[in-house]
Amino acid sequence: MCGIVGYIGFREATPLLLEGLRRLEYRGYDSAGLAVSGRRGKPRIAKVAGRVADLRDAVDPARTGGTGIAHTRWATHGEATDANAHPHTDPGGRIAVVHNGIFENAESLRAQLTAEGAVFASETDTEVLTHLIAAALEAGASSLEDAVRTALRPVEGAYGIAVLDGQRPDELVVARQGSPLVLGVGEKEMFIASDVAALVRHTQRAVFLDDGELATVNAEGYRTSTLDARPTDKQPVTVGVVEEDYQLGEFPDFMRKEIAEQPDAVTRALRGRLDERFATVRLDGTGLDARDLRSIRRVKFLGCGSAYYAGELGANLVEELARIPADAEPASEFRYRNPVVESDTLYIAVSQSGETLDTLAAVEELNRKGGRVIGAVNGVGSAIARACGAGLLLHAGPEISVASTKAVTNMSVSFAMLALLLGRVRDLSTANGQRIVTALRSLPGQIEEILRAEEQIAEAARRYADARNMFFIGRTRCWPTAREGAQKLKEISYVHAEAYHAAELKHGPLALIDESMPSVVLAPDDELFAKNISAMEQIKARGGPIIAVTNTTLPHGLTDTVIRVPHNSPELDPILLSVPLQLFAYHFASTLDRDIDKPRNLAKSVTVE
Ligand code: HGA
Repeated sequence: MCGIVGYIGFREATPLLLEGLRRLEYRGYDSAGLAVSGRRGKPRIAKVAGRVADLRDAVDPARTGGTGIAHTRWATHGEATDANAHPHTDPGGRIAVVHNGIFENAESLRAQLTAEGAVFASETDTEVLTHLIAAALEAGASSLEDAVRTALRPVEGAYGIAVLDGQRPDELVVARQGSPLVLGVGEKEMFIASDVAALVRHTQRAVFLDDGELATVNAEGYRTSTLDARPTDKQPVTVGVVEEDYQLGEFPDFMRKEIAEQPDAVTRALRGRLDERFATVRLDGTGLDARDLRSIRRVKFLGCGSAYYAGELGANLVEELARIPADAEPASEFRYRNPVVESDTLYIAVSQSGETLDTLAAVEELNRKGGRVIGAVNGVGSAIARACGAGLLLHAGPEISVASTKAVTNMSVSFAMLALLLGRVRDLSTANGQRIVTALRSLPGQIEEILRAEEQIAEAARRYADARNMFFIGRTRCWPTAREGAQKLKEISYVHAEAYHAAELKHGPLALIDESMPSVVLAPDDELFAKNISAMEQIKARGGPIIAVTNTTLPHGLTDTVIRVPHNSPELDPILLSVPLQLFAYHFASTLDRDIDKPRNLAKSVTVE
């Protein structure tokens, strides 16, 4: 959340900053702003409540300067107004700051500064830092770096910050505590960003800052140190993603593009991992050998939002294939409830970006208590990947749409592989192992088949797009899929959608069923098929429209709409059933003319609490 961009070098900063912001806009789109080095020792600021396009219109094209910082905001403190947009400056207008995160003690710092006579121009937590930096400079700090260090000392909370001093525009200072920051190393120019998406057009060489790290950056390079001034030796790594990965190509938006990319994404997740000979998989990145795998007595998935639902699906697979007790819990709850951490439990921290603050905090809690935790992340070099030290890389490729599709699918596929691996070092038979390997191998082609039926799913979505409430019904294996289907619809269409276990309907929610309340029912051909039919009968008897998603034939006349998917295996069918739900939500939201990639009130990569 919140995108930070910075540039220092021989080129004009403004166009580079605007272009970088456009790349990061998925991280926040309440407001946008930039500061570039100007004359008379003061950075020149432009900021607006609105999108990056609005900022572009507001920026004076004659604005010149080779150093600048910029920001796209997802508000936590204060509404989305021009005044609250970043960058923020000190009262003298010398220091400009952009910030991703939350200063938790901002209120008390603000009260203290106000008592000393400070006047604030915004309601943000960020602005206190500008006052503190300016005060440190006035008190004789030897450099901007020194002043930032001093200013950060009393600050509590999470941040990625970039600071520009109008009097010293030959350098920028950045610091990280909890929110991502990466430096891009160019030839006589340096870039700063909260995500490599903003860098890859210019350089493949990146330096990922660690928590508690600060860097002074000039056109020639960078110098890193800890917040308490101990030098750190950070070398650039090669990023490995390219500009094209962030382009829409023929697609109208990123969600549609990422849905279409799933066959390739799943192929990448499976590549080199399926082991036909022993009817298992190889997951080298987990760092777990056969003995470690056998010693695991419980598996717990931790994630937020869709990553949590994918964890629920993973837990079902682990119990079913490996017969190890498994469950999933929101990372945001786990971190605060003083969890019992057992040495024979394998914890799996699930996060697309690898930067989700709550999940990262859960990992830190586990590390502190000596728990065994691996990451399941898409973001290479991300904070969770580094904090875990081992894990399952999702290989989904960059995901830009706020509503996750291909990353969630690859989470499920990765957990199926992990469950198979855990099963095969225990009692899962070779024949069953082989069956699951074959089922995994079939997934990309079967997802393609579903995508080819898009028009039929779109037509169903259009038919129900005037509904204001919907149920997503599933049970046991399909329960997480139902939750994820409801989540997708809520996120991008703003229509209320709720998941329910089929058998639970009669214990309350049936009271809500009438002709204005459609239900999407997941009814795969498994041992609960007949029970799902009964649930549909009960909905139909009360006049509720039914959209069934199934891989088999349903009784004639039972449902209003049927969406058919190929048959894979009872265990992995829920993964396939989730794909039409993505398309359903997508076309539902398109019919309502929603801003699909940038749903209101949300942003991707949730780096605040
Ligand atoms: N607290 C700051 C920055 C918010 C943020 O990082 N969101 O992801 C603000 O409200 O402006």
